[in-house]
Amino acid sequence: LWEKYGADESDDKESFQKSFIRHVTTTLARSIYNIDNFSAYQATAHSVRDRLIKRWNETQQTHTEVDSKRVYYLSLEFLLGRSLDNALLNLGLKDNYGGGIKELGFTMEDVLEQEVDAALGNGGLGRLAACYMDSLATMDYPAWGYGLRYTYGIFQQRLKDGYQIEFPDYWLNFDNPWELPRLDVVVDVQFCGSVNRYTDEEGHERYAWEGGDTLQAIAYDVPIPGYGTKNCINIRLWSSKPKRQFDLTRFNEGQYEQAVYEQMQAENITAVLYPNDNHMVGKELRLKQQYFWVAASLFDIVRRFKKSEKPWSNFPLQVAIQLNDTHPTLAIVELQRILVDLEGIGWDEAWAIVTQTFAFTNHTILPEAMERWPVPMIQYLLPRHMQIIFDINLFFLQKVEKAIPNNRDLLAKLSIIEESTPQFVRMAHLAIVGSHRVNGVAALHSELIKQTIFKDFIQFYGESKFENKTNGITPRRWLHQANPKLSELITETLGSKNWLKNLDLLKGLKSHVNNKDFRKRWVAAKLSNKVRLADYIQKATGVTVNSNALFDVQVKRIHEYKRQFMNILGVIHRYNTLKKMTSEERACVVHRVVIFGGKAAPGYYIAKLVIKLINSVAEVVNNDNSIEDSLKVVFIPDYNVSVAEIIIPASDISQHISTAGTEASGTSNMKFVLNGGLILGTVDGANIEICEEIGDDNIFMFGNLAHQVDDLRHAHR
Ligand code: 26V
Repeated sequence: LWEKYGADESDDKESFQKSFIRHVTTTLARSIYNIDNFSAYQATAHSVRDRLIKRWNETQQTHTEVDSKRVYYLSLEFLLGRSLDNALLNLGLKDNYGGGIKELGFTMEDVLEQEVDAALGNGGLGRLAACYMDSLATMDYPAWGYGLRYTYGIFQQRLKDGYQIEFPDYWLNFDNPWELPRLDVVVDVQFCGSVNRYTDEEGHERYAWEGGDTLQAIAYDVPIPGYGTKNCINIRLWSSKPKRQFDLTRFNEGQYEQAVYEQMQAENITAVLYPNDNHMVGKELRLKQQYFWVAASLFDIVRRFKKSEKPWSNFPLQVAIQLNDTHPTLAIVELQRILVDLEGIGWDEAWAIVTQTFAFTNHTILPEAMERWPVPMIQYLLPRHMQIIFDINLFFLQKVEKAIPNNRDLLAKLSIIEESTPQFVRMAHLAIVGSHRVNGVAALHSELIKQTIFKDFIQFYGESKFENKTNGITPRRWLHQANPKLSELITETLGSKNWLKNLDLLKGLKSHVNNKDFRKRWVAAKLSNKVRLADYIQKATGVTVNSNALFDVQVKRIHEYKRQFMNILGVIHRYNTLKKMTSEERACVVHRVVIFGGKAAPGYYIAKLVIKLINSVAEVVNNDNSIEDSLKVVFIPDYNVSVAEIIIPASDISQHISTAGTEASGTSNMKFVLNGGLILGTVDGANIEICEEIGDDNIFMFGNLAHQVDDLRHAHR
């Protein structure tokens, strides 16, 4: 039918130009003779969107027909960045579209620049989710992501007098061509109310959760195209809406404010992403976000399963749900509730289904990041869930008691409930008990969780439940897209683009390292990336830097454990040393540009002070003519995915210098290495495995080992 009636969506230049002009005149309702770069972006995006939707539809139809097991990635954060360039490359449209847009009087660079980042995440955890979606699509998995469609993403960072100030990221200000509103996919989500016990027709004791408030979750689908495949998967983001229609009676009675207030309360739930990274804040709204998202997603997953009319025992054969940190842990409780309360399945049978379905990824061992929610808060918002959590805990502790009798201390340590006043629910404990696998995100981290935060669980479960899955990144965005010159050189040298789907093939470059022409082009690619970054620095900070200097980069969220403070102290030392040198001595020193970037959580006082310190040091160093060009310091504001795409390919050395044992993995370390940068790092997270892969000629490791840190901390008190 598409062949006969559908629009022409071929991939050639002329078809693109036709669809471009059609979108300018109809979708944007503008005259083709009077459009700016932004309209050109919108028309291009809509043209790509049409092609994406077609692939997306075909993929979903195929997955429905085949009905194979699906993998669901539940993540409160998806740090996607821009979509247009990525879609053009993954769909293989870049060249034809680039040529087509040029003939229409635009440049692809200008057009790509118009897009605002989708920044629905804080840092590593959210970007990991985005990279995994790209890889799942590329490897042809029938995968889904589930998240929230925040109205405001991570705040925009600006600098005033060297201090960070935050601005709201109202990213949906203009239309978003990368989402498909599914106004027909609506799920009711209940809060508060009460639990009533009753006896069903078969004489079984049952529980009903009744009353309270009901909100609606509306689905917005974000297509994720794989590279070099037709597979195009989906991230379903939920947006909250009030269920009731605008209260006209109240409105007519003059209670306008009250009527609008309810509307606003409901919409509040998905209004804003919490801007903390590695730090838990016990805000009720955050818990509401978590349940709202979990309830809508599980309803959707269960509805899809039920369509195939398979028995419930098949659920774990059809459904794998991966929990991205403890944020979606209530999904465990919600599935148990659906099975027991709504489907009438016995507790034990239901629990077996639940535990075979879920797996849990831990992303940090920092105690301040561990999620704990007050029991009274859960009791109020989710009374039935609180009962179920107590029951899960009771049955779990009974099993522990049976396996390891008379050990009250162990029971207290393993308990899902923390016996303080008030009591708290330990979400990590609930996630472990409700999952069949638990993983850390790098080899060291996966060992450390067994020795520290989850140590007591090993006594009961043994080691086999805990495993390692070292993080990864997508080479499509972080090399092919961000560093086209190097990507082209690699493809030419290896003779094919297969490395983009199988990174092991990069080993083939080894035999070319002494080839003069290869080396020349490698260096030329790096230099052009540095020129691009120097231009950006000039634009963003007003500081002029020399592209021939060594670029020394530390870009990541600002946090004490990441030790930007130590780096800037090092810079001060370097400056003082340069000041003491004669100009002849200075002439022998490699010129260096030290580049910082990263956001501090708005309430994190010390982190914000570190930003101010970096800017104050930059002010002194950059205005001191006596050291000439030998040292420059810049803080690039508003570090985000798009800025990372400019910075990372331009780095000579990047710093990953967390206190050993604190950075679970790190993922930017992998991106820098992939772009031929050297690493200065501590023996922490994925640095260790990267070192094994690239060899210690390409990485400078220093500092204490994780097991020494605790002793040192105590010794120096
Ligand atoms: C996130 C949030 C978000 C806002 C509200 C409170 C809260 C509390 C805890 C967390 C967990 C953050 C954990 C995290 O981001 N870990 C990072 O995960 C990366 C991907 O695995 C890893 O590379 C980083 O080393 C690790 O710090």
